[in-house]
Amino acid sequence: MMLILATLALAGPVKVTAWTASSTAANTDTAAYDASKLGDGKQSTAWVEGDDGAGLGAWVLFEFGGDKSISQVQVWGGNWYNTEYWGHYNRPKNIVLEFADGSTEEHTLADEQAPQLITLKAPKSTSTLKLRVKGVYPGKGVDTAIAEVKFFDGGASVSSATASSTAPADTDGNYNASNLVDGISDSMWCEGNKKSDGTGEWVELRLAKSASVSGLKIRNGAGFSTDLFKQVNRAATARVSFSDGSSEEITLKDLPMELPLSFASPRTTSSIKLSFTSAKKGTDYDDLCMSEITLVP
Ligand SMILES: [Ca+2]
Ligand SMILES: [Ca+2]
Repeated sequence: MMLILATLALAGPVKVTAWTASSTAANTDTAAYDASKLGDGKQSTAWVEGDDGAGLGAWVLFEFGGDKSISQVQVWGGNWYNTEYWGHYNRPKNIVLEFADGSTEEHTLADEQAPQLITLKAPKSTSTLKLRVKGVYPGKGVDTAIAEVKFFDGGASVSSATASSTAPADTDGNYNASNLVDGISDSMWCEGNKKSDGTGEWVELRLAKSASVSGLKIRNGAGFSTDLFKQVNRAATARVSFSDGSSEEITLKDLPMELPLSFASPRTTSSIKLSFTSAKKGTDYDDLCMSEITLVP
């Protein structure tokens, strides 16, 4: 019975309970680089190894607090604080994933500032995973950095996010719709229609397979910072449409935190589209932004 329920559930990330690194770069006045930065939900913070060389052989051990089924690993390679930092630090190229039973898989990452999803050869039940850096893309410094690592089980999940328009990338990063579903609080989608405050723009999430969704958790605006929150436009109201053609209206509180929203009744759907019907004006930018949308099973 439990197995059947598990396959119907939406894949939440598999929770990491502890992070240990083979070495860590010394703190600066403004930043720390310890291994817990790999799981703080922020792309702007990173683990940086502290070896004398380029970081070859450096590793991080992730603990899951018991056996968990892992089917995918997502890696944010490099230091994502900004594009200059990303170029400065080494990025992991070849990585070895070692499981609690001692078995290993080797994978090659691309040299790009984008989350990279690794699908394991087969789902693996394991209580720990050690990620070892075997090869790097050299930066201008000598230390290797990784901004975030997430783990997923094999359940249904969001397979793509698209939007009616997207603001152009800048030195802080990109504003792609995929930032809505990356599990990262300090990455966001912003619309790019200069003639609109965001009203009439939309985002659509497609699920890997049809699943029951009872509501959403939304980080509106630049929802990761009370300072930045009011600088951009926020969604005030939206129409949520489902794959069967039905829809309902939602009202979003103007707050920089995760907002729980329940549908009138649970929906079995393969897509969720938010069409924005009104917006709150930002103080600095006339672009509607949203940081994260999480589906509630
Ligand atoms: Ca981080
Ligand atoms: Ca995000």
